[in-house]
Amino acid sequence: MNIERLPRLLSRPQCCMAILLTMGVLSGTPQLAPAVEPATRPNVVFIAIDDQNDWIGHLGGHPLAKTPHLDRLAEQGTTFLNAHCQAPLCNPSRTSLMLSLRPTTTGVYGLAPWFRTLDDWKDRVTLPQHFQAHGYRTLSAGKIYHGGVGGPAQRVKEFDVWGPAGGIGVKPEKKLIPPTPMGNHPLMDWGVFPHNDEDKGDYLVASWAVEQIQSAKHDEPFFLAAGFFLPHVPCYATQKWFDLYPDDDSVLPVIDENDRADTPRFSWYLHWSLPEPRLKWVQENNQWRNLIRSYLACTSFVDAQVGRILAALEKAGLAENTVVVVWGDHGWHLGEKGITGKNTLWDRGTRVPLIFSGPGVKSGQRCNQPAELLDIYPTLVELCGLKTREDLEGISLTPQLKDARAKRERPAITSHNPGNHGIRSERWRYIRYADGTEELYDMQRDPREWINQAGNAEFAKVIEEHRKWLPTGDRPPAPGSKHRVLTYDVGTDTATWEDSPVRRQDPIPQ
Ligand SMILES: [Ca+2]
Ligand SMILES: [Ca+2]
Repeated sequence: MNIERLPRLLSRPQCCMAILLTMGVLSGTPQLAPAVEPATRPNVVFIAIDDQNDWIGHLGGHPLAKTPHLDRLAEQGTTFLNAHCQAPLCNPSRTSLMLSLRPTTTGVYGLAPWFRTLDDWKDRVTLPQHFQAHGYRTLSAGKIYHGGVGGPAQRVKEFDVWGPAGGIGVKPEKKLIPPTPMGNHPLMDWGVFPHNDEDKGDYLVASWAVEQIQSAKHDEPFFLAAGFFLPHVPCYATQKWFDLYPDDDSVLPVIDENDRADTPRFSWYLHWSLPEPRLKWVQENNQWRNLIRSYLACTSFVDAQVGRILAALEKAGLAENTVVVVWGDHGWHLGEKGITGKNTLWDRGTRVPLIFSGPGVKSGQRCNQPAELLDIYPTLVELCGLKTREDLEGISLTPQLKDARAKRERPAITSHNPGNHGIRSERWRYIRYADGTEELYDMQRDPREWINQAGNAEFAKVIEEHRKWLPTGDRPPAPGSKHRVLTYDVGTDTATWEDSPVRRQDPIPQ
């Protein structure tokens, strides 16, 4: 595909859709012809980590993060240091990744709907289905899609084999932290309490994945998806993982208490009223350090589960012929910019781990080029020699997997509801909100995104270059959209957050 044309294609989803329909590629019947004999194709182990930001050892997002297994995988393969989600929220991010389509193309922006309920996407061939159609046995455990995928008839269409659902697993009898604002949501909890790692949902998911690897037939390739729930809240961990992190303020991220003074008011609308507490609440309730230690403890625990799967591949003699990809679905704030949680267009909300290893992947590489999660689909297709698809919006990362210095023209683009987009190039972060307000950060000089340079005339040209990549003509939220859905009416300057109007004079919810 001509890279020069991409911004234009992106800015005209309807036009793009018409082209794709003409090509017959959205009809639901994939044009499949095996490109490589199935027996010689590599296996795929596809590992998702929920709400995992860049607090991963080698990503440097937190100086104390301990993730030895992910760091070793990165050493064995290629890790992307500038990888970003397409939506800073589970459902739209995962929908985008599994279809290799942007939220602005699918209209899926909120925690609902499940894309199969939409006429345009009900028969769309997902990443695992494309592998299934090429003779792969597809297996899934834990959180790969957001929520259930429907009844048994639909489940077998999505994956051949289903393992345990994973999730939280063992819970304390009552919440460990004081009641949180916005309704004391049951998921808003964290801390240490006596339990066994073996009773956690993620442990069971890893155990099941290990069993599948041990019993895999060596003459039939498999696509094994394992989705870890932690460090999603509630961040419960056992003492052993807490003990990896000091019980003092050295764990706290460095923040500017006045950081939001130069961010547009509209930036608040993206996370207007949510169960995730603000920084003010965690500070006042003496929960900031506890939350950070809990999140880091859960990250290290999940890292150990990834390690169990990787060890099983080695032991089974499958490591040489298995492509492993690890990704997080979006980032998470832990006090930065005055909030905890997701739903932002800054690096802390969009930057994620993305690691590939295995056949076709050069080892020991760290790539600074912008990468997007929707690139995973075409990358795996190419690495495994499947027939390429012309209807994906991702661009294969295989050039970077061979040579990390290979340039990527396209920045990473994240959208949170129509009209709000973050554009991340190698050096800059540019954000434009639906009301036209903007932010610009020089990520080399200001990696914490403290100084908004959008009003600095010196950078007018930088802004102009980044604006070219903004999706336009965004699809409105698809039928059934709800939970964290934000729309904006330019005529009345009224934003609507989860069906309620937000006006200029409304106080920012704390
Ligand atoms: Ca998530
Ligand atoms: Ca600031």
